[in-house]
Amino acid sequence: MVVLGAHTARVARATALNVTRFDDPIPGGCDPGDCSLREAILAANASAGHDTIALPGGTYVLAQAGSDDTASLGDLDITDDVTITGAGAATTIITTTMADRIFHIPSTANVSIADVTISGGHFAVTGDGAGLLNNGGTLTVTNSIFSSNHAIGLGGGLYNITGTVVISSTTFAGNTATSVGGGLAFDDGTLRIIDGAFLDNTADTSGAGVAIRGGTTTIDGSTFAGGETISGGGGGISIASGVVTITNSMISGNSASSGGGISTSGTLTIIGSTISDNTTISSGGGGGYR
Ligand SMILES: [Ca+2]
Ligand SMILES: [Ca+2]
Repeated sequence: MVVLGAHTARVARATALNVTRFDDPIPGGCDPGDCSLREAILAANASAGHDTIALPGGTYVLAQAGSDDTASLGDLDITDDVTITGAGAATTIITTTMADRIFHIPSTANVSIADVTISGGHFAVTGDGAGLLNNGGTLTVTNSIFSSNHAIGLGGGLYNITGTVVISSTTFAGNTATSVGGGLAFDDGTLRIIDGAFLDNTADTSGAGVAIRGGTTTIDGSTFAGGETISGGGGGISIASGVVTITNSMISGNSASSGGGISTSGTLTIIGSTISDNTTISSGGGGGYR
């Protein structure tokens, strides 16, 4: 006779959650063969430890209107460590029919998002971070796109209040903010942008591509083009405060009221980069910065 399992240990392991539907019904469990993106997020939040969520190619449309920070209604609140991976930004698209943002990290979770497009987040009244709002998390975004997200406030694509944000091989295109940071607004913490592209974003005030208001930022191998502010500085990048280092990047073809390419009152170091063909409406230098 063979006795099995006498010393079987309980091992905590990541749950692999597979999303299988593109719509957003009233959430139940993330069941095999019947799991929405919202149900997967709820399951990952509820299960202790890091989990993974796989999104096949397709367009995921959020529709459960309401407001909470538990992901049952409205934006997708991520409250525990998770990795969300699509099939590629060209085919895995996350959008919404609601007047709300797409993702919200209201905690210190460690979140990785890869190979998706986050598009169409918008608000009916004041709201920041239409694509994604991070408040304390450690966020890594890789091989993804933020497009056509519209904040009535700060950070059309992404707004970081505090936390660590790493943007890698990711494009921000056609996002808008009525305040600062059409593509991305960053207040405090650590920001790294590697091989990023900020294209045709708009801010009513400053920082059409990226608006930096504190913390430590490094930008490498990135492109800022076609950004446009209405009344403020920095068609490419605005730096109100903080320490910023830009290397091997191109800031070209942006326009602003002042500082067509870059507007700074922070601490800025630029190495091996091209700043060209930027225009200004009132003052501060089209090509350069002030
Ligand atoms: Ca979890
Ligand atoms: Ca929320």
